Amino acid sequence: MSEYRCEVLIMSEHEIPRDHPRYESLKTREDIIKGMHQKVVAEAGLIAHGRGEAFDYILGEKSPRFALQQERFAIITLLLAKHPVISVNGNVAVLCPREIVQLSEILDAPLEINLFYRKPGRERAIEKILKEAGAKSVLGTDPSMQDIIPEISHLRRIVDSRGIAISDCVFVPLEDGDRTLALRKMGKDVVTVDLNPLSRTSLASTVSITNNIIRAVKEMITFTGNLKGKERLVLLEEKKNYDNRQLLQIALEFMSSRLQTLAKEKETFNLI
Ligand code: PTJ
Repeated sequence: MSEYRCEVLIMSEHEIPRDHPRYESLKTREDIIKGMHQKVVAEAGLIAHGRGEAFDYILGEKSPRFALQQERFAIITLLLAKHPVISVNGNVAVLCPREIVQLSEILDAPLEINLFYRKPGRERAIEKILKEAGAKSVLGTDPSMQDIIPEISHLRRIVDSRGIAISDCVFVPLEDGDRTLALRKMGKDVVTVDLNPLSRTSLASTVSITNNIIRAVKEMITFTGNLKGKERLVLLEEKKNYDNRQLLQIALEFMSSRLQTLAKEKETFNLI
């Protein structure tokens, strides 16, 4: 059997060879595909993931300094909130289930499943993943607790009366712009993770993190550990210095200058 045919056979069985130079990325992609077959991830979640991969390539698949600054301010904002809530969708549940549960615990912020593409069985499938990852309770699955955000016209308007409905700060990673804008109009702070610094979500959020959620949530856990014991006044003072627009500008400048540097370097084109 030729080497090429052998590789195609292995890949078609969804087993990524360990020594593949893009192992981590391919493995994550397979997790997302598996998640779609299990109803956890929406079909559109595959497209969203591909867009994220492209932006992460431009970042160099590492967390730049500006992203760490964004993450620090995100945690300050969540720590200062009275009722912080973490909104979970299909992609987030597959990409970082244990980490999002851990973040929820240390921030004392409940997890709420809130989906753009509502389909029978999806919420339960996501709840199962979160519970298996250690979540003791998950909001957003009990129809008797439903509340409505009137500012939103689609099904994402349905929220939990114990969670997003009464929250003053919502962490909504990989979100759509309309809901972010609606939450802001309701006077809530919105923290997001979105690899696209130009998405409507990034532009509308209080704190936008331009990073891969897989790295971002791990780093946010570390920041929570460092910041949790600090006086409220100290956090408030630090928050005053935050300028979301300025950090998004830095993110765009980073991306464009990285592309220009790569275009000039000989090594970029020396794969073979
Ligand atoms: O599970 P549901 O039904 O709630 O649907 C979830 C998706 C993601 C399909 C839905 O919210 C959606 O359509 O989102 P958008 O409008 O495609 O936006 C997703 C954003 O997340 C895009 O700007 C992507 O670049 C970004 N993104 C994708 N993967 C990652 C990411 N950002 C950070 N880390 C990633 N791994």
